Amino acid sequence: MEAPDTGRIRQLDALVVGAGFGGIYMLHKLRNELGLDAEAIDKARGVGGTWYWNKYPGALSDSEGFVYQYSFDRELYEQTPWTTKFVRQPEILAYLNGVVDRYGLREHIRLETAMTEAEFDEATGTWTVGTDRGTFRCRFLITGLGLLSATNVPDFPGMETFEGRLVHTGAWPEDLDLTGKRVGVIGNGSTGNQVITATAPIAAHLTSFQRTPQYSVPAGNRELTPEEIQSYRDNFEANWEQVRNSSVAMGFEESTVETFSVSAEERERIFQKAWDTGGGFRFMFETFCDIATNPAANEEAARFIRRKISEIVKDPETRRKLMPEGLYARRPLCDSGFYETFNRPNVSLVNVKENPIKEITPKGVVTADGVLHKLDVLICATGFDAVDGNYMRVDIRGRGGEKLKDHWSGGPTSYLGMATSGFPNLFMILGPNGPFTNLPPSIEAQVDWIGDTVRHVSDTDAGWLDVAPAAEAAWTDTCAEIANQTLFAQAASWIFGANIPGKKRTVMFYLGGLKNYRQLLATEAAKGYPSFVREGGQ
Ligand code: FAD
Ligand code: NA7
Repeated sequence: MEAPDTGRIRQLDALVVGAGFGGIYMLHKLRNELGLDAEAIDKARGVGGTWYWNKYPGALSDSEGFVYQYSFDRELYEQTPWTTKFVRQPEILAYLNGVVDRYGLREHIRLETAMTEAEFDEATGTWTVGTDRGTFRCRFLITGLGLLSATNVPDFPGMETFEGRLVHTGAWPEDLDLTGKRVGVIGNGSTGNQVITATAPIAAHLTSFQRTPQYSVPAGNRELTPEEIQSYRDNFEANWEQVRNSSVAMGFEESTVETFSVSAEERERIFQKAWDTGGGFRFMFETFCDIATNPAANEEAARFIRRKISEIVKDPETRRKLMPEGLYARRPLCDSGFYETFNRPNVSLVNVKENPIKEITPKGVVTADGVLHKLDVLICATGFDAVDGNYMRVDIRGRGGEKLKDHWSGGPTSYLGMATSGFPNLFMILGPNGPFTNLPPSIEAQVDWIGDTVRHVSDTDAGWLDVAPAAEAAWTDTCAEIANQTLFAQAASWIFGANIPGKKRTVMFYLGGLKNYRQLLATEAAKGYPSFVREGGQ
């Protein structure tokens, strides 16, 4: 592709920002299906988004591989070479690179190019997008900035003095080898869980700094049999139909059985079966239908996991520190031997709620009890400024110069997770209040809808579509109403923006399930976009 612009403005029909699962499919849709002049940019040095950035040891999908991929092209699906139940990061990254090449997209993606600002001009109905490597002007601006992408790095005193390597899992350096090192890991969410389990066997010593113990169940990751792989391919249509018409889109039927509608023995059998099969989402949603909504049902599931932790972890003090309390209502975790890892002689655990991190010194981490934990590498597995984080890091100005930051000062909002009022022809993939599911099927639903909408605007000569404020407000209320019926709303996690100091806690997902979500998208399009105002054009 040509060298990045410096002086002149690159004119396009559409610019896609982000080259992860979302941006790649969007670019394919715009170029190869709609025939538009479209390009993508990404600040990364490679494509793949999440799977480019998160190269930490143990990085693995927690959606099963047979549904953690695209479904828009059956031939592509049949060629996916994955052979395990869950998929390792290098394989997902290779897959996404393969997709980019298969559809001839690589020459239309500018890497190492960060959007810094974007401004809508009502007179011309165009967006002018500023990057650190030139300017674009386009009619449609489509952002796939990632919902777990803006890293959250805590600000501990003395961090800058650390003489070892200080890294965040979401910006993992390619040259870091943890073999034989003294490694500290802050955080024990999905990522910390994976990185701790994978690193302990190779590190000289691993110190895990945990603030809130978490519930986790075995992933049960394993090689698939050739028959299973063939069956996924043979049942392509039926499987994806099931996924699109389910709630969490994870490739299984969500249970319709209430926890207390069966005997205690039957409950135990069902939980044990899920534990043996593996998978966090299966444990939460395939066992019973009310774990995420009924506190007593939730406690039954939580109690089962706590009992398992008691059985696995040998040292009583370590066991106490690992024991989660309260609701089991964050994104459900699964692991490849997480609790077992704490039986290893080279692993120690510090509960930083009881004994907080006081400072980082050149040699390691000092906790409140005065102990210096000597380290060569300190890993922040401390999560992300989720959903709107990357939007807050750029200056996006809509109609009348309104800043997106101001529009979202009360918390990020949208209509259908994709459009926000006052920002015409800006479509967000996985924007705020989008569906909470296994994400590729939701991404496909959104990209398909955005593609149809772009086509509609182009065909009808409507200059632009701008969602009506009332539609955005109503969607925000709908999302809040549904979220507040679940226990997720009561647990502090990134799902509600509750993991970032100072961030307003707010509903950031549509928890109504993919089936209902897709119906809403179809209705909006079929009725001719009644929630949008048309302006500009002829
Ligand atoms: P991303 O893949 O995050 O891509 C966004 C891209 O936008 C990035 O490459 C970034 O560099 C770029 N970008 C951001 N801002 C700018 C800017 N200003 N200028 C230029 N470029 C910019 N989801 C699941 O459903 N199942 C899973 O098993 C699963 N596992 C996960 C494991 C990890 C470790 C993480 C972090 C996330 C996981 N997710 C999972 C969520 C995952 O993010 C999505 O599944 C999916 O990859 C999102 O794709 P995306 O294209 O929307 O965003
Ligand atoms: P999470 O789930 O947000 O987990 C972050 C972890 O980091 C969690 O254990 C936090 O503890 C911990 N944390 C964050 N800040 C601090 C500070 N200041 N001190 C100590 N500990 C801290 O992020 P993940 O990357 O694990 O997972 C995000 C999603 O990505 C996941 O659901 C997958 O879909 C992929 P806390 O629990 O807040 O006390």
